[in-house]
Order: sequence, then structure tokens, then C-alpha cells
Amino acid sequence: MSRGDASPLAQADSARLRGQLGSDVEQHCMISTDFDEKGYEFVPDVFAESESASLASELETAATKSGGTRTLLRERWCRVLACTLRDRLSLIPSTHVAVQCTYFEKSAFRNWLVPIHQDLSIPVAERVGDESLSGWSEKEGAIFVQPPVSVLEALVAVRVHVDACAAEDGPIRVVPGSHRFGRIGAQQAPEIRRVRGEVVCEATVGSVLAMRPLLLHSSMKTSGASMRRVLHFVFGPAALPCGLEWRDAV
Ligand SMILES: O=C(O)CCC(=O)C(=O)O
Repeated sequence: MSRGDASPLAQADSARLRGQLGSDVEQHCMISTDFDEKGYEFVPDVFAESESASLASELETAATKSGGTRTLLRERWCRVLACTLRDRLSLIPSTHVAVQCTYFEKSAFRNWLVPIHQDLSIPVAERVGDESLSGWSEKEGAIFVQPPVSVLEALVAVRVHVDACAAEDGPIRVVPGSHRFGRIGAQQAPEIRRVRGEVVCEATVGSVLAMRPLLLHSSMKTSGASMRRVLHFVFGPAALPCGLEWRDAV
């Protein structure tokens, strides 16, 4: 679905990306309506093979050059990609801005697991005094805070799969519908998973997993052969409450 109301930057950048990467990328993805109910949606073939190959080569240099995994939105190619995602995925509100992109690479050489959790922190420009804010922290030179739940509920995370991710490659596992419980305590999370079950999100090259950051999720170590490269974007409303401002907004 093409968007007439995307920002001029988004339109210009998407056009540039299409120009760079060929005409086979004109497809626009229709998103089913149960995203809000389940809290996640798998969208195949968002990127053509040639585009995924271009992304892989950007990552070879950019991931090292940026010196960190959370700073990619400061790279031009990554901002272009964020605009392209907003253009192609109708579940990202057209007025939302990209606020973060984290690079995850999981392989036999860089192996890790993540216990069940929700993503509760957002990157902001500076600290402000407001008692509805908590959990201030700093990572890779950026300030993070836990905003009110209403902010977290509005966010859309988009995981771009640069490689295929099979069950043995340490895919993310999500607990359907768990984003509807607001903030979940560490003790409640395993119980909610036991009751609701979990879905293993295998993925193909060029596919996208969209999810609400409040969705309970986890992942195991890999025992497979994939590099399992994922670009994890977060999109949010342009304006924040409590005097907060985004660190980056694309
Ligand atoms: O990519 C993964 O395996 C886990 C990522 C994750 O837990 C997160 O983004 O919060």
C-alpha cells in the first residue's frame, strides 16, 4: 500500500533506495488486522534478495564503524531503510518516526540468549524531572528511560531479517497477546507464558517481524549455521509527553 502522506524525506529516500536497488522492490505489503490482538505480525518478502544483499554489505562496514549496536540510526543508509519500512508497512503509522535501530548478530562465534522480558526503555535526548518516568540509564552514550505505559503501547518494533532464521538459529519467541497486560513483573512473566504459550518466530531472508515492544519475548542461543543478522527498528509517535524528546527521530 503506497502512502500519499509520507514525509517528503521518506518519499525522497524511498525513491532513492528504489533507484539504487532496482525496480523489483515496488511491492508494498498489506498487513493483516490482528497485529493489535496478537502483538506481532510476520511479513514475508518485504525486501528483495538484491536488497538484502545490499544490507548485508552495509552491515559489514557500518556495524564495526559505528562502534556499537544501538547507534545505526545515525548512519545514512539506516535512515533511508527506516523511511522505506514506513513506506512499505502499513502497520507503521505514517506519522510515526524511527527512534532506534539495534543490530543483532547471533552465530556460533557471537552466541547469546535473552530471558523472557518486555522492552520498556526508550532513547531520549536528555534527562527530565517527572515522577512518571523511571529506570534512567545510559548505554553507548545514549540516555534511556522507562516512559509511561501509554507511550510503550504506541510503539511498533520492526525486525528486518538479513539472514534466514530457522528454529535452531536462536529465533525470537513471543507470547501472543501479552502486550495487552501493560508492564509485567519478572515473576508473572513465566506464568503468563505458561498459560498463553509461545510462538517461535522463524524467518526468511528479507522478511520482517513487526511486534509491540510490550510483547513478552525471549530467545535461545543458536546451534545452527546462520549469522542471524537482524536490524531491530523502533518507531514511535513524533511527540513525547513529560517534556521528553527523542534522541533521534527519522
Ligand atoms: O534478537 C534476539 O534474539 C533478542 C532481541 C531482544 O530480546 C530484544 O530486542 O529485546
